[in-house]
Amino acid sequence: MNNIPNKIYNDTNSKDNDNNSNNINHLKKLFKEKNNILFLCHHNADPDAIGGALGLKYLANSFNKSKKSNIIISTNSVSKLTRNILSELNETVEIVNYPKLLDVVCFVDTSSLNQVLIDENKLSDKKVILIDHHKKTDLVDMCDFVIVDENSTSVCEIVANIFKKINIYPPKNIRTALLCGIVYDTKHLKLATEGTFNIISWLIRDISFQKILYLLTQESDESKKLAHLKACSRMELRIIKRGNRKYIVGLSNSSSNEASCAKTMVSIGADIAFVVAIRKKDNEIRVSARCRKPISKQVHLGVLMEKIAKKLNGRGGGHAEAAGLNANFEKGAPKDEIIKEVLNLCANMFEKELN
Ligand SMILES: [Mn+2]
Repeated sequence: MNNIPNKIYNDTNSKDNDNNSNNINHLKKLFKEKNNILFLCHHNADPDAIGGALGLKYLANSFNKSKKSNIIISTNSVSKLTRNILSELNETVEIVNYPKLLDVVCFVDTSSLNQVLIDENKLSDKKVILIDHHKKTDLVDMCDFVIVDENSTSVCEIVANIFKKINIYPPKNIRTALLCGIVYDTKHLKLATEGTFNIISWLIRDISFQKILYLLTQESDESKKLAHLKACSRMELRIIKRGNRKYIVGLSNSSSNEASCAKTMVSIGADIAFVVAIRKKDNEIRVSARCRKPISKQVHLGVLMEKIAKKLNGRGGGHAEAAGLNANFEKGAPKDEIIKEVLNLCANMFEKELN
């Protein structure tokens, strides 16, 4: 392409910010000159990826006055939450595997190629751009230029700052999309920085923050809610005392959603929760364990579940605060007794690990 240097981003040691602000000009130029632009989001695209892409698409359309332009947002799949936001904003995106690659391919919120399903070989003759806030990977080397700010809490924050920098005030639905992405990626502002609040105050004119929070709330489905309630209603509590400390262990079973049942039990007060699910059809015993953070510093749940699994001739492991195991369920075995035994084993092994 005529005025855009081929490799703008090649000095990884230079200041990202200088590069980024330079590259905003390149982006503007590219949007003016190219008619066929594809914004590509990672699979199961979240509100940040889609919000960022919607912002960028609006920007591209406002620079590109050609009647023949083809500017598309594409992803392999979108999350349930994203689907709600899209329908609320009356926006659609292309959901497809191996999308047709256009002259410009702009990755959004996507740090590496394993997060997309595309024909990599066909990238070589395209202008490839990356706009992201994750840690840089090899994908950067395939790009003509990138706008990456690893310190930004979201891609939407980066995109909103691009709007601000080039002095375009986006319409309400685009600002809503950007706010959804920012609030989503900051975990409802828990991770927000001073810069985040500044850009929010710029974006939020005439928009209700409650509306944004509402758009990011997902009613969990009926079967999940029932599973939680049943698991809690049949929960057995064990109190383990160690010196002047006590540990509340919640034990229960569920036929499904055992992981989120365990999570729920911890959220309402258990220090640690074990939920067994027996899947007769698969001849399988599953156990999910969750605990509060301070407990995980004493007992790593991944390690604990691995040990318990060995006693059941199964496999287990996971993170410090969230782990699970699978073991074989013998056909015809008494289900209720097995559940009791497994939960006993979990509680006893946890107690032992505390010693
Ligand atoms: Mn993101």
